[in-house]
Amino acid sequence: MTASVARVERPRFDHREPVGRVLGVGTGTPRLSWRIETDNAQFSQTKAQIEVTTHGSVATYLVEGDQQVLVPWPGEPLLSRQSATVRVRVASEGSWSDFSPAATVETGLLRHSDWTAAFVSPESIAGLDEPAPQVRRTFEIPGEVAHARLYATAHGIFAATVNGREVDETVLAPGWTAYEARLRYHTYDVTSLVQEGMNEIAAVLGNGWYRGYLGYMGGRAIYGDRLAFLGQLEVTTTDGRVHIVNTDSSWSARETVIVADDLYNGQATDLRRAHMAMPDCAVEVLDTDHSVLVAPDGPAMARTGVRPAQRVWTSPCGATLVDFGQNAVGWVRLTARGVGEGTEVVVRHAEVLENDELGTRPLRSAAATDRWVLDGRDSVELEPTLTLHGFRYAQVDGIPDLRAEDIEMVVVGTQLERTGWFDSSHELLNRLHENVVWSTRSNFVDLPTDCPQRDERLGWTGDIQVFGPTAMFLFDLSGLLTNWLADLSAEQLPDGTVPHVIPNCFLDGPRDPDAAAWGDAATIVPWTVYERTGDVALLARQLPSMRAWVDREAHLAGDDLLWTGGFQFGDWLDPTAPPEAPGAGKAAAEVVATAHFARSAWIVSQALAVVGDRAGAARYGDLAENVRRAWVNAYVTPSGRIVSEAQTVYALAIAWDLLSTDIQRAGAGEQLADLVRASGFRIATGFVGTPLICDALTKAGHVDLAHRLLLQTACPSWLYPVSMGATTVWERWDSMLPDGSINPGEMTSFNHYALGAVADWMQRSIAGLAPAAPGYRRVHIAPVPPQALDHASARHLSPYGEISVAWKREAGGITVSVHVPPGVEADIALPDRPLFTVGAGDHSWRSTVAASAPAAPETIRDLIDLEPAWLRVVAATTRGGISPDGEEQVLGWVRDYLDFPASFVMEAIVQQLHPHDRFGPDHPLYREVMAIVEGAAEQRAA
Ligand code: RAM
Repeated sequence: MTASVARVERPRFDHREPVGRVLGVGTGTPRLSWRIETDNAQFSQTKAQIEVTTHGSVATYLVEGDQQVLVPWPGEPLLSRQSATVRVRVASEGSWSDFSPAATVETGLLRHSDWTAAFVSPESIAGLDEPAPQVRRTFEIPGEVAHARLYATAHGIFAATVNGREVDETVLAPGWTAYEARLRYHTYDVTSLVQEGMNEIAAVLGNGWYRGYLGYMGGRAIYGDRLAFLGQLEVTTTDGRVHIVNTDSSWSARETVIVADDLYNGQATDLRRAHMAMPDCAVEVLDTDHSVLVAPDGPAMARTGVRPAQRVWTSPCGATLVDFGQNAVGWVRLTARGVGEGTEVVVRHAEVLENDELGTRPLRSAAATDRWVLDGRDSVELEPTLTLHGFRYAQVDGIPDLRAEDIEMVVVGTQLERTGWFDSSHELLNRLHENVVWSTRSNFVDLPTDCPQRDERLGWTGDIQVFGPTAMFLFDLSGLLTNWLADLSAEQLPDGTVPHVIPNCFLDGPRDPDAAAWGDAATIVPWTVYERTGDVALLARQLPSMRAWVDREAHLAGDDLLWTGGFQFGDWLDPTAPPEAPGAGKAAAEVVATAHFARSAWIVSQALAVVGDRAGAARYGDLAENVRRAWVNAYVTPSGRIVSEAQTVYALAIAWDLLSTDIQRAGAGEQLADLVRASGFRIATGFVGTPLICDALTKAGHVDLAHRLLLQTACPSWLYPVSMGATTVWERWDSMLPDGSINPGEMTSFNHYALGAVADWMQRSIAGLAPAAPGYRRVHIAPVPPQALDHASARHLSPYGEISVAWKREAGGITVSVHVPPGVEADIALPDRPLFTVGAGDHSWRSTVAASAPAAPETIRDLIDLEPAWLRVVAATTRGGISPDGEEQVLGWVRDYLDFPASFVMEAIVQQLHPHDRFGPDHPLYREVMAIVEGAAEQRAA
């Protein structure tokens, strides 16, 4: 092999952004990862050389073996403020690649004693409900600037400038964490902004999460009622001297043009104030604890895109409305032309229209309104930065004849690297997937949230618990979730209880009751991150929290190991639960709760094994097995029927391997299939069952039924919202009712990722790209083509590089093409050959298995499974006037006749009608249906 055959990408540091230069990491020993690209299928890394340059001195380190992800820092630990430039080259069998491009890492302030600045807070201004303040000072630098860094954070949110220029593109810094335990600071390179001579540094402070409204209980100023800024500017001049400008009593404060700001309610700005002399006031130096300051684990928030207005029109009530064509998160930027001084421009936001006007009721108390009083300039650009809205539509008052080119949506969120894609021949499915992507973008706004628009936007544990695998396929969330899990550990109660939302903004309220599926985020989320990234250290860090949660579950369950009674969210938003009681689903709460206990105990035992604690692994393994048995004994019959007969309890049992015998497994699989048939292939699961139902059906040998469930468009289903024009995933299966009106329930978000968790199965099963070892070190490629699709594909940018699978139907078979990067092994499962394994490279196979011939329909169940024939039966009865509501109605009628002969189907259907003997064997409809049934049998025989 020649050196140029393999190309090594520039290394990455822990889970920070892949930009080649990472500032302000919180460790002196960042782990390194690199991807390798090669055309040489034989290539496999046998060793690597890491070159580290610090202060002009170069050291190289040899790493033996094939490790290329999260490789321990090879050199001396870096000190605070120290930077290192790293390159990597790799060898396969002794011949070396070229070095990768270099990447630079720089530490932040690693010791609390590195902080010499203090928080400063405006003294006589900036009270609650008062204008946003700016804190500032001028300073002199006596020499040419060689290097300058600003370390900064705030109580509230801040936007810092040096000499009037923004320190970088970050918005809403420092984001939201469990502030009482962890407050992130940012590190900015301001070398090009600081100059020799006089300078000014300033920061505008907004209420943000710290002091704004937070949560649906009307809470406000939850973390404190004073805004404050902490800034430590360190300027090195070319003569080697370091000049430090700290926030201290020499700073001053003044009001700004922003007269009100709130994440939920919006921002109000009076541009006339820019022309008024704002008096300076003193700042007070706060006595705060610097030990809560931490460096970020992942990327910050920024403007991540712009969407032009698609349509501007006048509503029936005369309002100017704008459609941006996509539900998303951010704010509106618009240019106001020729608007007179003192005129107020008001921008309201909403996700949907109702009765052709802005549909704001789902926002509940969030006003989501930005206001501007103009100063009479001919043309002025308006863009708020201290608020955030979830919206697709805006109403703009105060600008006559608003032009579409003068207004756009600025999309805001965490700067996540996209890592996953899915495509297929099915347009609605593609749009569903796209909606999942948008709900992911919209709800990873620094932390995983439930929704981005109403007076909520909280880190609901249950939501990320179910959505984690999907999200981690689509975007690199490892840094964001590393941060969020640290908050979870910090706010978990000493007895193991996990608050329902992290960060917990209900700190002053009564403690949250323990809730299964939500509290289990403590175990399931770190396990998911580990599975998708291979980060053992993160698992080790979370293990105390994971164990504490399982110990808590054990305590709640008591001696019989069954977690019964008390509060539960249950299978939240099961479509049959009444709109006002979303927890009242069909699945029995204790069956769901104890299943989660078993699952979490199992995960903890696995995690302990990963970190090498064999005794602990055995102990939790025994616990998991005992809980599982207790669950089976209490809730499962020997034949596999499960208490409460809800699809969700079967999905849990099958997907999590909770059953004891083959008879139970087979019985549960058949029963789940019958429940799915009986529900008319409409969705019948909530937050808990929805992510598992298709996996469970697949595992039980009923993948065709999973496909019918997925491709259903009637309400409730995954594709129903798509057919209603949705551009994001909805909170409720019917957030918008079929007549276009908004669901009357209290919680009706149009941008909630939880129910989009099916995308993970689409990626793993329909496209066939599934992780089989942590970090995608090994993948399982097993596409299962649905009848209705001609092709499908998925790509994932794994820690090792891009993995892709694409299949398409071609005369008489299916062609599967796969790309595997170096470092990854792929097990390939094709229908016409035994499982085999391939390594790096591009591979393609033709599988000539003809579509399996459907069996002759002996029973009504068989007939239902023969989808084309069955749909003809339904169409005939609908045409015949007896089943106006279509398939769901007919399946509801025949649900108790599944084992009856297929030829009995007409009798089964008309049993429901009065008088039913009208439809005897001489009736044309009877004869038509019989012909279809017989035709299906003959087709099979032919
Ligand atoms: C709602 C949230 C969230 C869910 C909780 C139980 O308020 O939006 O999605 O996890 O309820």
